[in-house]
Amino acid sequence: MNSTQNIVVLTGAGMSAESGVPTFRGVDGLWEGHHIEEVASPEGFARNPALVHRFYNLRRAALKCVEPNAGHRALAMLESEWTGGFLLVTQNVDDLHERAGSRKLLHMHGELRKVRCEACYAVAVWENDLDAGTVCPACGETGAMRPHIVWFGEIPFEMETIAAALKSADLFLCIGTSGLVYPAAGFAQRVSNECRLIELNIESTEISRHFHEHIVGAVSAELPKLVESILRAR
Ligand code: BV8
Repeated sequence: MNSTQNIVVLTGAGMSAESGVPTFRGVDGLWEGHHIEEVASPEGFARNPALVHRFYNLRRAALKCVEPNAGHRALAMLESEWTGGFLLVTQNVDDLHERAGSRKLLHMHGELRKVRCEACYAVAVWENDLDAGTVCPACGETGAMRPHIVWFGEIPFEMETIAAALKSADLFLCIGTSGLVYPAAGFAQRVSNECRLIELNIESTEISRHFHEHIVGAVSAELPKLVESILRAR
C-alpha cells in the first residue's frame, strides 16, 4: 500500500477496554447493571430521566480516572505520519482518542463530554453532572438538557461523511468491535472490492467473515505492530 492511498479506521469498546473503560458485551449483555434500552434509548430517557442522567454522570466522571493506551497512541501516530487520506471513526463516547492525539476523528455515537439542549439544540462541552434541573448555558431553558449521545433508535452522526470515506478507502481497519450494532457493523460491506479489510480483536466476531485478514490479540499489544507494518510498507 502506498501512502497516497486512503485509510479508514473503525474502533469499538475493545479499543478502550485496556484503559479500564468497560465494554458493553462483557457480562451477560447488561451494561453496568442495566438493560441497554433502559439507559441508552429515547424511550428509556423519557421513562426515567434521573436513571439515565445518573448512568451518564457516572461514566462521564469515570473518564477522569482512565488514560489512553498504546493502541490509541498508535492510531494517533498513524494519522500524523500518513500522507494519504485518513479518517478514524469511533463508536466510543470516551475522549481517549483525542487525548492520545487523534484529530481526524468522528464520534458517530456522540461524546460523554458533550451535552445538548433539546430546546435550542446548542451542544456544549460538559465536565460535570447533568440533571433535570440543569439550565441550558445557551438559551437559559431549564430541564431540556440531555447527553450528546446517539441512543438506540437514533441516527448516528456524520453518516454521509463516513459513507464517502468508506467508498474511497483502500484500507479499512476494524478494531475492538463485536459487530453487533448497526450501521457501524455494516461498514465492512460498504467499501470497494479493491479495499483491503483487516479486523483486530481478541476473538472472532459477528462480522469476521467480511474481512480478508484477522489479527487475534489485544489492542495494546497488536495495534502498534500493525501501525508499524503499515508505515514500513509505504
Ligand atoms: C440506527 C452510545 C437508524 C450509547 C451506542 C436489528 C438488526 C439490525 C439493526 C437493528 C436491529 N434492531 C435495531 C437495530 C438498530 C440498532 C442496532 O444495531 N441494534 C443492535 C443491538 C441489534 N442500531 C441503532 O439503533 C443505531 N441507529 O440504526 O438508526 C438509521 C441508521 C443509519 C441511517 C438511517 C437510520 C444507533 C446505534 C447507536 C447506539 N449507541 N452508543 C452509549 O455509549 O452510552 S452503541 C454502543 O454499543 C457503543 O457505542 C457501541 O457501538 C456498541 C457496543 O459495540 P462495541 O463497541 O463493539 O462493544 P462490544 O462490547 O459489543 O464489543 C467489544 C469488542 O471488543 C468485542 O468484540 C471484544 O472481543 C473486543 N475486545 C475487548 N477487549 C479487547 C478487544 N479487542 C481487542 N483488544 C482488547 N483488549
